[in-house]
Amino acid sequence: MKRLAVLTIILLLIAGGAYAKDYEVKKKAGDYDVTVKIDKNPPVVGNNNIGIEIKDVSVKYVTDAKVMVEYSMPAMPGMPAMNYKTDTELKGYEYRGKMSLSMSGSWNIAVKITRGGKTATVKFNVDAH
Ligand SMILES: [Cu+2]
Repeated sequence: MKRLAVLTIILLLIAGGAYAKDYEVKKKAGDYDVTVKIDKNPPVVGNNNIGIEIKDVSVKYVTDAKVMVEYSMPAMPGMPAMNYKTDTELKGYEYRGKMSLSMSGSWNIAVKITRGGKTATVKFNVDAH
């Protein structure tokens, strides 16, 4: 019985690890529910793939938006402010792009969703390692 409990815990840990792999942020932006996933958790110095899913008020996936990702680090001693942006490409229901984070530390990320002449923005912070 005890052995079974231990085995169950190990299996749960493995399953949990597999599902909690991506770095994930869920936020509202205007009328949209936005889920942002980064394939490195924590995000790393170097290339990180970012995926964005957007649902509208009727809980349908939005596939006709233009989605841009801006990522920046404010100036710090010995380093000027760094600002980058990248386009995304729609694959299925997910807008995909690549962020190249050039140094470790805190990055500001802004996902800009433009549709019908309006732009909604999701902002969050990641700590790159
Ligand atoms: Cu820096």
